[in-house]
Amino acid sequence: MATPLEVWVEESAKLTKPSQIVWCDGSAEENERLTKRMLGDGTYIALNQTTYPGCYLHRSNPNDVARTEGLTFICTQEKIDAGPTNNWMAPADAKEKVRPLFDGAMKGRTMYVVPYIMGPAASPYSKIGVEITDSPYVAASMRIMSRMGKVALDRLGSSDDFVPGLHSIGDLSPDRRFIVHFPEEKLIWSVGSGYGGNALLGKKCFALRIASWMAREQGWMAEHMLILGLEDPSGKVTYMAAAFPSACGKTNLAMMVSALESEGYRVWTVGDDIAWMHIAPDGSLRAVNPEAGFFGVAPGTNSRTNPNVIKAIRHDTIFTNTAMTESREPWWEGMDATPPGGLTDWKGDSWSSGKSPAAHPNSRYTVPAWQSPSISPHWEDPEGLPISALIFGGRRARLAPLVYESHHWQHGVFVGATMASETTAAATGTVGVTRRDPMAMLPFCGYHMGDYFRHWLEMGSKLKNPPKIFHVNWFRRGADGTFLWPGYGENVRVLKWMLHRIEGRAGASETPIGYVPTVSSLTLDGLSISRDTLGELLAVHPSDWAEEEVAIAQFFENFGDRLPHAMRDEQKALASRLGALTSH
Ligand code: GTP
Ligand code: SPV
Ligand code: MN
Repeated sequence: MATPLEVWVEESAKLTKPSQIVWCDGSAEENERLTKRMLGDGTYIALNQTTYPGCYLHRSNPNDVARTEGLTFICTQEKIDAGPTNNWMAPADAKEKVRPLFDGAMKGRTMYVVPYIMGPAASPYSKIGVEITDSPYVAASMRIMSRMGKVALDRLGSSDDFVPGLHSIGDLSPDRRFIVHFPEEKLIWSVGSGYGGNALLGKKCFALRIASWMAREQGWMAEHMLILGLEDPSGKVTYMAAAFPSACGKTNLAMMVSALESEGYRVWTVGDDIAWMHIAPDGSLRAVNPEAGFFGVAPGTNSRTNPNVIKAIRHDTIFTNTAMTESREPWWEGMDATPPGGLTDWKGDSWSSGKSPAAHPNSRYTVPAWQSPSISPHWEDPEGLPISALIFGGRRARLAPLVYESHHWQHGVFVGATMASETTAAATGTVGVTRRDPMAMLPFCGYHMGDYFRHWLEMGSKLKNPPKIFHVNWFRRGADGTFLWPGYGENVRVLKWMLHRIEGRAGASETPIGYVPTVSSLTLDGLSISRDTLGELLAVHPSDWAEEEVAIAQFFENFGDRLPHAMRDEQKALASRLGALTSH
């Protein structure tokens, strides 16, 4: 008898009419075949195989360079279940609209069946997905980003317990591009894009949108969070998870080379984008990284900002939409101070300075996680790692201090629910506009965000020692517009303060928004930063926060009666703390 997977593959083939079907096994030989094929048809451009062995450049269609949030839908029976922050279509309408775009879409193309595991192969928390795609680039990327091939098929057996994702690049026309999710039946359809989160369906579509729905049903959490371990001088490692919106510093924080390494503080990478977190029998919160690779932002990466990435991407890495030097090495803005001569830009044209950037601002590298020198020896622990701190953050040119600590779990949930950040090139649309992005999940929560806040509150009440919740802002700017904080490896100073707060041995001043470090509680040795700058970085201006509180109250209106009372209570408590201050 045919297995549920075989049945679905056959149905999909009937619809999309490929010329052949290839079941991916994830082997090195298969990867060689895919590579050869892509070099032959121009999907891959060979980089310098002496200095970058096994590395290739892929140029996506210039109209297809980032996630398209406006074309991304959550299709629930009831509109209200998708909530006010998601685009919605009724499941039947969505299928009627999108099915014709799949009809014959793979004519003359190969259909790849890509089975994969999200999570360590041996973890009870891992889940299986199968992506059907007509893009060899997607198949090759999924091999890096997940445990792909035989390992997944072996685990699946003849079970129907997998999330199917049907993907075709279609004709790449934005008019015929849809990324639709059916959380009630755990199904994903994506057509018309070959890029990143739109096309690698294990990542944002499954591991966040569908998984967040499963997580609420099953009592766990699927979050847009990095996971890192901070080692202290005694060798003890404390794990933290952090949610920053797209292109706001997750990969860089997770992979940093600590500025306090000589003091004995170093950072181990567990994950850089997604965390699946469960309550362990002992009441602790345990996180696994469902992914197996990093799909990281290239621009800004150099041997000072992120030496671990620079080492990791010297072999067996796919580069997407970066520029290329005369010697066929990848290049991007922020790699060297001055661009070398003879650059080819991300579209394949010869580049001259003054024009637009040589690398696309959302150009990326796709690299196996184990290639990073910072990878934690525990990154594949099946039971996950115990989380002691959750961190929210974003790009706020003004307002938010470098770091503050919430009063307790419920207040921390409020801090996450109301976070905001300036938009980036990771999604199409205007860059630099401040928008609310609760828990960095605005584009990724597969259900009503009011219910999502409630789920967070409930998880807190089930945890024995809920992690402390912090908020950080590496992006505060001075009057001259420049960043006040050096960021990157220096961010370990903030992590160290958090660790000492967890251990009850760092000082803080209480402000209306939470606890902010005293200057003396921060380790600043070896950092040249003026007292004034530090003052600005840590400042909490009550009048600015009073404006923010009004904006938060308005934002909460969107969620109607699905907003938990606790969130209103926290907003009012903030108002009264601010009022007590400003009326003095
Ligand atoms: P996604 O992969 O889109 O989810 O992004 P991400 O959150 O992992 O962001 P990433 O670490 O790739 O950083 C995005 C951009 O922010 C890059 O250009 C970085 O160089 C820059 N960046 C990261 N950390 C810092 C920091 O501490 N300070 C400053 N000024 N820039 C940073
Ligand atoms: C993000 O935008 O948060 C990313 C890149 O990590 S993508 O995979 O395209 O979603
Ligand atoms: Mn991301």
